[in-house]
Amino acid sequence: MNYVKAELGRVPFAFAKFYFGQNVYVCSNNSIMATRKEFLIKSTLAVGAGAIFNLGFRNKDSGVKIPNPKSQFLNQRFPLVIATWNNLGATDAAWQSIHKDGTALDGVEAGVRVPEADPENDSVGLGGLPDRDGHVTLDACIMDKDGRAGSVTFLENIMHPISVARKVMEKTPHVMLSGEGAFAFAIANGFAKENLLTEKSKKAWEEWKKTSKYESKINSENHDTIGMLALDKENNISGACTTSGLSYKMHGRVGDSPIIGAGMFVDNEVGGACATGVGEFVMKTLGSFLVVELMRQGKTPQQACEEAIQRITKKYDFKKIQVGYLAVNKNGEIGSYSIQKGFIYSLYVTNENKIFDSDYFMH
Ligand code: SD4
Repeated sequence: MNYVKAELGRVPFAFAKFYFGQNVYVCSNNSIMATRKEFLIKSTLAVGAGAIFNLGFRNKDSGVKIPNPKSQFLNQRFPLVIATWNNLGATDAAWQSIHKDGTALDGVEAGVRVPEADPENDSVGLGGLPDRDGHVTLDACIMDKDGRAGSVTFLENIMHPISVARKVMEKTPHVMLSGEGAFAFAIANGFAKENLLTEKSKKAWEEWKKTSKYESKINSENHDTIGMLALDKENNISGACTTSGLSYKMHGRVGDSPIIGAGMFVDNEVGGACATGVGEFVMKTLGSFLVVELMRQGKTPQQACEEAIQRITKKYDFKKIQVGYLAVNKNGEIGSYSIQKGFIYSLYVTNENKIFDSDYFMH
C-alpha cells in the first residue's frame, strides 16, 4: 500500500508543474507568489485546458484535481495489473500483453491463462482439486470497459475457461453458459478436450476421501483463485476471474467466481473489484459489485474493500472463513482487505512486479 501511496504522492506536484510551468504556488510564508493577475490568467488557462480535453479526475483522498492518465505524467503508471495471491507470472503476462499495445481485456485474459495452465496450481484450471466425486469443474468470468461480460460455470475438461468465457461474451447474446452446454460451446469453438485431473490432485482427493471431511481452507498455500484487474494505456479497465472452486465441493456447486458482480466486476467510469475465498459469502453480499458501487459513491478502494468485508462480518459467522477483496479505481489507487490474515496480492505497475500483504479484519 505504501508503495502505491508514494507513487500517487508525486502526482499533485507533477500536476502543479504541468499547469503552472516553473511557478509552483504554495500557501506558506515562504511561498513563491505570482501576481494576482498572473495567477488568474494561468488558472483560467488551466481550467480551460481541463475542460477542453475533459481530462479531470478528482483524487478523493486529497481533493486535488489530477490529470487524466492519458496525459504524459500518469501514463507512466499504466499499464497497471493487479491479481489475487502470489500470481507474479500472471501479472507479468498481462502487463507484457498490454505493454505491447494490447487492451486491458487482452491483458487479463493472457494473465489468468498462466495459472490455468500450471499443473502445480491446485485451485485453477489444470491440476485444480476436484469436487468430492473426483470431477475438476471450473468457473470463470471476464468483463471489459464497455460493460460486456461473459462467463462459464461447472465446465469440465477445458484448460482455459477464461478464453471460453471471452468467447461467450463476444460470440453469443448471453452472459453465462454452464456445464454440458458450456463444454459443447467450447468444443464447437476449437477448444481441446483435456483431462485436468493430475496425478497429484488425484492423490490428494483419494487421501481426502478417507475422511471425506469438508472444511474450507483459510489460505490455500497462498496460491488460490485468481481474480485480476487491469488498466491499459488508454486508462480502460477490464477484469477476469478463474477457479476450480472450493476443493471437494458438492458436485454441481458453483461459486462466486463466474458470477458477474460477485467474483468480479468492472465499470469503466469507476474502477473494478474482484474476490477470493469462500464464494458463498461473496455471493450473499454481491461483493465485487458492492465495492465498485462504494467507490462510485466516493470511497477509496481501500475503504470500499473494508466496508464490503464488514458486510460479511456483521451478518455471518466469519471466524473460520476467508474472503478477500482487491480493488482499483481509475486513478490507479489500490485497495485490498480480507477477513483473516494471510491474503496477499500481486501488483505490476511502473515496471515493478511485486507481492504485497493485505490488511485484514481479524487482528
Ligand atoms: C469459490 N471463491 O469457488 C472461490 C474459491 C476461492 O480462493 O476463491 N478460493 O468459492
